[in-house]
Amino acid sequence: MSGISRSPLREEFAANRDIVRRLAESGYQVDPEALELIRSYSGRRDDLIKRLLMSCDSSVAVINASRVSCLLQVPKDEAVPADLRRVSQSAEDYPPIAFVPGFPSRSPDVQLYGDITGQSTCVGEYQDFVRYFRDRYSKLREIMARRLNSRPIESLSRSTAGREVSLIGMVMDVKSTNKGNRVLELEDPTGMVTAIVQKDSDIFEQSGLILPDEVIGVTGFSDGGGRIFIKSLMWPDLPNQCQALETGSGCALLLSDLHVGSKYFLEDAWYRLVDWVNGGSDDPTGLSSQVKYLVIAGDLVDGIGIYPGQEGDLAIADVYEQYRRAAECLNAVRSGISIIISPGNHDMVRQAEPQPALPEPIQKFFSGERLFAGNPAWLSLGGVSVLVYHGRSIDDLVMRIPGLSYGNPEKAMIEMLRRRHLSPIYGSRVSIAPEEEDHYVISKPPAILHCGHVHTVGIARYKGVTVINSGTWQSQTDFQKKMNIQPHVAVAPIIDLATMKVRKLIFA
Ligand code: D5M
Ligand code: FE
Ligand code: ZN
Repeated sequence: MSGISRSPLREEFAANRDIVRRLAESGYQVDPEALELIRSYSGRRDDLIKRLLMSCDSSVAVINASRVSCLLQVPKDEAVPADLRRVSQSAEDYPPIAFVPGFPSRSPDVQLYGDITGQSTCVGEYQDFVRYFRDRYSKLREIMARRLNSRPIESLSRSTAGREVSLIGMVMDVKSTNKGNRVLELEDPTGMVTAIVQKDSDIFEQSGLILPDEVIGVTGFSDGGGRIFIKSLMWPDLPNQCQALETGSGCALLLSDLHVGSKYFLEDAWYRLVDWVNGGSDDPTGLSSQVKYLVIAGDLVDGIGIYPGQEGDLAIADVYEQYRRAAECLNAVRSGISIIISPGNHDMVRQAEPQPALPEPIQKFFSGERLFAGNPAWLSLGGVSVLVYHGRSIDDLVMRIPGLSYGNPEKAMIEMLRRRHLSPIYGSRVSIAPEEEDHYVISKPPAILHCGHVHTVGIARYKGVTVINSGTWQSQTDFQKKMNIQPHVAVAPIIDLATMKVRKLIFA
């Protein structure tokens, strides 16, 4: 008789569960490799876990293998090793998305820190979506965990009844009840909970800003039965003073939505801008000679087949010809200006975002210092970080958030910063490919956020970030007339990178 013997597999399972539970109680997840290291540790596991917890600060969401192995190598009483500290600050490390060293940029002054070009991995399978949302959650959680002492949803139990608890969850659903209360379904990797904002509560109006799929923090009373009554809400937001102390030199023209090839492309106005920047016209501002960069945030051409009936709006029906003409428009700009081109929904790249840079056969039309980036793209212009995003999500934000309108696109862009996400609502107008990482999380605040798409100009400063929407070089189309969209045409926002002062140059 062998008596009762425990299978090694079951012991392993029980040990894993114990480790996961202990770390979860302190608010940390653990990745499988780290779990394996902890379980196979030959010393006292309890001590290791204690030291591990001491090495984590609130910025850590997931304990990874490098954190564990560092502890296995250092004497027990040594403080957190310096390189580990960097690991624990990963959300603030630059760049936030795939690093693309040595991307072909002819100007050493312009750097592309990250975009999707050549990095796309997703095939759209179920697991891709799971991974994408997990990444979105963990990046945004990491941003908030410093300010909110939250617990995993699975730790809510009967014993929490009547107690105040804080959670960080992704909004799976938000709706109003017949009684007028607002009900959220919040999810984290450990479970789901129903969170209620009562209609007479102080935060009811604020809760009207909650978007599906975004990640928020909530504090409230648990009823011990899987529901919590919210008394305060938190968005990831920017730190109060995140003014990047980055300064550069020279000026950047921030443009978008030329729509070359459209009957409505304002070619004359465009060449007035070119003439100005080339020093060929009066310049009371004295800025033309200081322009070092020209950034285009998408919709360089009108494209073909982008919307029903577009043929009637085209002056050039061949998309290659449209790009040839666009290249002429840009090749006319004097030398000494680096031109950065990022695509939009009218450009010849995949419609699903993030979008890669324009294809090489198109790139060949352009001469001089050019950088073809994806959408979105993290750039550095002589040391000033710029997040360029075409801005299709503004359509979704304007539709969903009370108080937003196409006339003030900068307000929608500020909502992106508050949510630390370029496109918080999933699956509406913007189709986001479920890449390995969520490229839309604003892990590190840029000095400048530059968008286009809505064809209106908006400029604002929010907690140190300069927010600019760059309008259009296309006059009002029939479609826009029907939709009552009033474009702001031929206005070129220009920013002085030494002072961050923005001006609008008008070429209409
Ligand atoms: O978008 C230019 C502007 O027109 C922008 O404000 C969105 C709006 N737009 C474009 N297509 C549509 C549809 N189908 N419905 C509503 N509003 C729309 P652009 O992408 O530059 O053409
Ligand atoms: Fe456009
Ligand atoms: Zn667009």
